[in-house]
Amino acid sequence: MSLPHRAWIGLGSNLDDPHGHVERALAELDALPLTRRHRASSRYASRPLGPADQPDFVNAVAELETRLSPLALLDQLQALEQRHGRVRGRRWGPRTLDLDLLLFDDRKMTTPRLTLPHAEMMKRAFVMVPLAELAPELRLPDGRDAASLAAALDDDGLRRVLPQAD
Ligand code: HH2
Repeated sequence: MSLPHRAWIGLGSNLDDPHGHVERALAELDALPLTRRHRASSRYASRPLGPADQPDFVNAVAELETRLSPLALLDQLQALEQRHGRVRGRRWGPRTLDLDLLLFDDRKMTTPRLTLPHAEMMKRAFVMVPLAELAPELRLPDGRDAASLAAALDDDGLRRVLPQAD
């Protein structure tokens, strides 16, 4: 099966066994329709961006190949979040599973449901460091590569917690 598009997904969890949620979600991404998970980064522990009265996050980035459109892939990611018991609570509050569609080929779009590239990704070490681990030379739309963007960010206590699994 030839899968024409390449998508990058940010995974995050800080509730109810975050490692378990991230590991299961990585397997489930590989089982999405018309989609294959190509690679996953190491897992990282990171401090919450928002309110500090919540546990640290486990974060990772995965690379997918897909035949889905960006919005069809977003539907699948949101359904997967729901299956992990995700309840949308306060902004930047704790969550069982967050799946962010970061990049889809070199597509740019701004719609109420989806902005590509993800609007905040370049500021977030917990996204850029795992992305740069997988694809240091990947060019972001501003022309810089993932490795330089990651190196320029304050790592804010980000630490690798497991060796790269695949
Ligand atoms: N995710 C969000 C907020 N803080 N902190 C860390 N360390 N890791 C995360 O994955 C993380 C975080 C959620 O951000 P966003 O998806 O922009 O927010 P929301 O889903 O509430 O709109």
